[in-house]
Amino acid sequence: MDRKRRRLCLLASLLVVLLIIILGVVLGLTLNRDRDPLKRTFLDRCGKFKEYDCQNVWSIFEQAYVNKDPCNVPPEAYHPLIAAAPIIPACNRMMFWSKTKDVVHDFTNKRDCFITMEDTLLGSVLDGLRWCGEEGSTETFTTDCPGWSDCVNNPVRSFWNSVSAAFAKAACGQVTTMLNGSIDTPYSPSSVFASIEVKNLNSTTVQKLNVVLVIQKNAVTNCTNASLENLKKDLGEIQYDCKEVPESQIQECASDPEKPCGSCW
Ligand code: N1C
Repeated sequence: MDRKRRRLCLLASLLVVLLIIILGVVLGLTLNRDRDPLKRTFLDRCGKFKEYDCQNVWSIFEQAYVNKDPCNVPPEAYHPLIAAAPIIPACNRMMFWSKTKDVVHDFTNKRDCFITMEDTLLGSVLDGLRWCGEEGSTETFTTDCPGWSDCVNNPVRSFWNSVSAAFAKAACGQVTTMLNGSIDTPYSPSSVFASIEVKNLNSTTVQKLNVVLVIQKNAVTNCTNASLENLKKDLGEIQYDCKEVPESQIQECASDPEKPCGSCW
């Protein structure tokens, strides 16, 4: 009788241990699944770039902002990342933009005419994402991070400033930019394009900047816009050209693979 009870007791404790293990595994899996959504997206998108060790690129990226005050991450923090995944120049094919993201990417996704920042490894893995760290923590956060203008040296703003400067420095030959003809100031001094990219174009390698001013039905401006005069000045030795191009013409060219890139506008 006593032995039977002991055996039952043993069985019961075994069952309890088993239950605890199962519960632990299930809980661990569910809690872990979305612990690091940024890392998952980063590695997922990075997979397309076969020549890189994505885990290594991720760990170099993390070091720029993890365990740091999210208002104290300067653009230089991303220099090791840019060194690990450098921007390869594509002369005459580099495309910049400001306030025209959708038109530009609709075009570049359909036609192999231009390379934007988002076609490079660094531009593509972090496009549209938010991230930050916290002093005293090894975690990456994707919510409650400082916004673009909350503080200047925030991880996202510093990232785009840093990689956009590298993208512009790599430019050569004729470069193109799509600007928005439906706003009063298509060349805005506070934009990344004006404040970082134009300043980093090298006049010994870049010969000319071609502005494509995207015109919609509600266009408010044209190539005589005052802000474009500032752009011309900021270019110094680099030549300048501006064309007003209807958005519909860009879309038609995007959908017509027969049309040579050079005759889209
Ligand atoms: O401030 P912007 O435009 O002038 O920046 C665009 C300019 C492009 O030429 C790109 O090469 O700077 C580069 N760039 C990006 O590639 C990029 N991808 C996503 C700058 N910013 C980028 N983002 C996000 O868009 C970023 O978070 C920032 O807030 C916006 C800037 O867009 P904008 O004002 O239209």
